Amino acid sequence: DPYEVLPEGEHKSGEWVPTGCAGCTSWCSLEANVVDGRVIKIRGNSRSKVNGESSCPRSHLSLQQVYDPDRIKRPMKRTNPEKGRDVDPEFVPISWEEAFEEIADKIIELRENGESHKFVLWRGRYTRLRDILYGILPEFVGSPNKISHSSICAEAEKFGPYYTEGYWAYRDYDLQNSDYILIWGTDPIQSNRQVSLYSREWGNILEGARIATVDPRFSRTAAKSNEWLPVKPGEDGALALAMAHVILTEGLWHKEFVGDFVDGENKFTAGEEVDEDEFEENYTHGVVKWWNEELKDRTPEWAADKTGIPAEQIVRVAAEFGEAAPHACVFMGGGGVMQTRGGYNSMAIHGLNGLVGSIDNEGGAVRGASVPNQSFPDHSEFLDDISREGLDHEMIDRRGRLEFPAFKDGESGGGVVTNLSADGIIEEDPYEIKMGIGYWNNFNFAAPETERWDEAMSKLDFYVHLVTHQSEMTQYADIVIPSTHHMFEQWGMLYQKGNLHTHFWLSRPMINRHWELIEPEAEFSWLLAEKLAEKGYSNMLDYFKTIVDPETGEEPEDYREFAKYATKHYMQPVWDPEMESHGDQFDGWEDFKEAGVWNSDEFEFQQYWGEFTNSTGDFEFYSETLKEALEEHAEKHDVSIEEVLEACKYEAEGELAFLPHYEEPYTVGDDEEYPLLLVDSKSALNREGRSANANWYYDLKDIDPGDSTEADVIKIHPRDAEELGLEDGDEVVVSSPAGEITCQLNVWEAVKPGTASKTFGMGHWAYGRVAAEDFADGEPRGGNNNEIIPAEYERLSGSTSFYSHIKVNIERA
Ligand code: MGD
Ligand code: MGD
Ligand code: MO
Repeated sequence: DPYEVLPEGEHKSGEWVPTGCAGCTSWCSLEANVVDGRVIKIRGNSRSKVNGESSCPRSHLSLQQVYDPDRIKRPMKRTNPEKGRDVDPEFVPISWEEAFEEIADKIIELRENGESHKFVLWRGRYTRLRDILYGILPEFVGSPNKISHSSICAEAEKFGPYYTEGYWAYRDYDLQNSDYILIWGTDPIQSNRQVSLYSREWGNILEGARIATVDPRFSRTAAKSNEWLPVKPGEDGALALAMAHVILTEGLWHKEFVGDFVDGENKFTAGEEVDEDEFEENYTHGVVKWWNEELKDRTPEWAADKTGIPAEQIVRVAAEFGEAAPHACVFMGGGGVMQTRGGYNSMAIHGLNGLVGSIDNEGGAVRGASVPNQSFPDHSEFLDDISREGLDHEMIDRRGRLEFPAFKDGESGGGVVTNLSADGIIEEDPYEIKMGIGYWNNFNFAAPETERWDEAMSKLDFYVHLVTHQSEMTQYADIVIPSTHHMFEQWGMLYQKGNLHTHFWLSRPMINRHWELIEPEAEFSWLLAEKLAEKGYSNMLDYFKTIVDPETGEEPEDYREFAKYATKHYMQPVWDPEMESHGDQFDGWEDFKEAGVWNSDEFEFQQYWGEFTNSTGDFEFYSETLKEALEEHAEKHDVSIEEVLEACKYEAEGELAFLPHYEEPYTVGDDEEYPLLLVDSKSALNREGRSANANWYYDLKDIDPGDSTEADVIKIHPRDAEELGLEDGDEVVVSSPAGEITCQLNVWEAVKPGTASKTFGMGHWAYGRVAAEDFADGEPRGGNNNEIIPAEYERLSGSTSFYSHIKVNIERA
């Protein structure tokens, strides 16, 4: 069988083989125990300086994923031309030859008709081989439409750090050296990044620091904190601004970082303006403007009213946080910022790190070391005229339009608006899409207001899905490509920061491919390139041949060699002793393969003070960088900045547009009809959406505080249950203006009154016999939160809103 890939080298029985996990964005370096060609156990790779010997509970679910009898086992083709949620696709097995014939023919047809831009590539999770399938392949097709999942993930969380310090990426947090930690809208011992590390270290961290958690939900982390601040959903801005107010009025800002009054006397008094000339800033920009325009009136009493958190608690937490400066750290996740008006919350929350001087500092919020990767050779000279013309079109997610600035890296349209690509297809605006390839994703389940995806995918003429399981999005496919599991069956690599190091791991084929599988990023791309060459269009194959084995200079001869050479090429600076790598050194490829992970040197503190990568080089409380982006975008659309903000559903006017400021939370639906606010969170056992068909996921579901095994649960406070006439254990219908779902009600004291708390993860109507109640009939097991979350956006970053806007009603079923 030409598609079988045997293990690289001999694995003795019981050998631990290094790999890495993309089950969430922690990206841990792991080891798998392989016996007779089968993987039987997972553990942390102790060579990693990030997660080390620790691995989270979810890593073990990968065993149930890889040996799931419901995996897609061979290429398949749809025989039912009708598409829809209740329509059986009537998939039949086909040969690889037929699969690639169909895909290549479709691409050639688009190109010959001058419609190559009517192609879209969607990616979900990935390895760094993504640069081939996602980064390069669409350009050879001749389409600008490379749509990532980033904005249904975490973009708003990067917005605040970018528009204050010029950094658009995840941060690392030096919690081990922190004296006071604010956990904000995240749950690091169960989700976010470095779950394995923090699960191991939390006890030690709690011994060295006080921890306060800001979350409307009593999360696992809240339960292991000194204080819980159950903020009203969407009022995060009010809370952060009031804390900033306290830090300034109490004189607790970090003088070395922020500077001080010229005469040394604190003039920040509630309600009173300060003369800018009286304050001299060091490494920051605009602290007095922030005070005068916004903070002076943001008293704890004002915020108590908005947030539902007592003024005394706000003062106490803010003061203790400030007293710990600069070893005080805000750990910011998506909860307080992936909201329709969350962009400025992101600046305000991250701004607290600025006030206490913990940016880029010991015990604070730092960037982490870079990674010595080597990008693939330039492909632009291999692109023909059809490609170049195709690339010239607007993208289907409408990024950069007036109402979707998606200001990644300061650029109008620099980011992605993932969820809007469904509307792009439905409305044929900017144009019709005729062909799509998606991999490692499931937007019909993972993106809010799922019905739009059902409509869009029904309309899409030709769809190819490269996945392990027959998920909701696969049900709309014309060709299904069975994918390898990233941890055990293919080459791949990812890097992530944590514990003041960045690690970079390698995964490899270590077990037999039991079925006819191929790896989606490199192997699929090569096989498609070969087929296109056979049909007379050889540019992509010609280019791929330039990615040679860095050790021997040999060209790849087949898809397997290509995947391996691409991996070696990308990681060459890590393993090649001749190249500089600011971290672990190896003697060559074989030596590195043994270890399976490279570690950077420890991050150096204060390296960006005075050299932040933004317009002024200082930490901008008053964001000149955002001002420039907004000005450019306004000019492009010939409107004022106020009009831009209004189109983005913000209310700010004047200078507030450039400062972290308060915005009234935006909600959808009528208060009377929908009396509760939904608080969505990730289940502890979610491997993003990919553990859905694992039995252990359901058997252990009560690992989520307040949930029950086997059931999909929504939780409300006893007071609300009484008011709504509901009882613990009731089967209920949860409705919102976007739709309705059915699940089980648990009545639980640890829910903020006025809210309903439900984990994301259950409610599959496809994916396999365990995930769905009845896969054949398309009957869901529980209810998918995204069916009741209205599609709304934090438009300045392009993010989808998952928090604060979702009003619901609950009735007995
Ligand atoms: P969530 O876990 O969704 O995202 O990691 P996080 O950014 O930490 O956390 C959102 C938190 O915000 C929840 O605790 C929720 O209760 C809270 N919240 C909801 N509404 C509000 C609000 O109005 N204000 C505040 N302050 N909080 C609110 C994301 C990261 O997690 C990502 S992007 C991925 S892809 C990974 N996925 C993943 C997973 O699927 N499962 C698990 N267990 N861990 C994961 N880690 C990664
Ligand atoms: P998943 O749903 O995890 O990813 O959403 P998506 O990017 O859509 O992708 C599942 C698909 O991956 C399935 O089709 C499965 O067959 C395939 N798959 C599984 N393992 C592999 C593999 O090893 N290789 C390949 N090729 N395919 C594989 C994720 C997105 O969801 C993210 S990142 C976040 S942070 C959001 N979280 C979230 C939330 O917290 N709440 C709500 N309500 N919605 C959310 N949606 C978002
Ligand atoms: Mo994510």
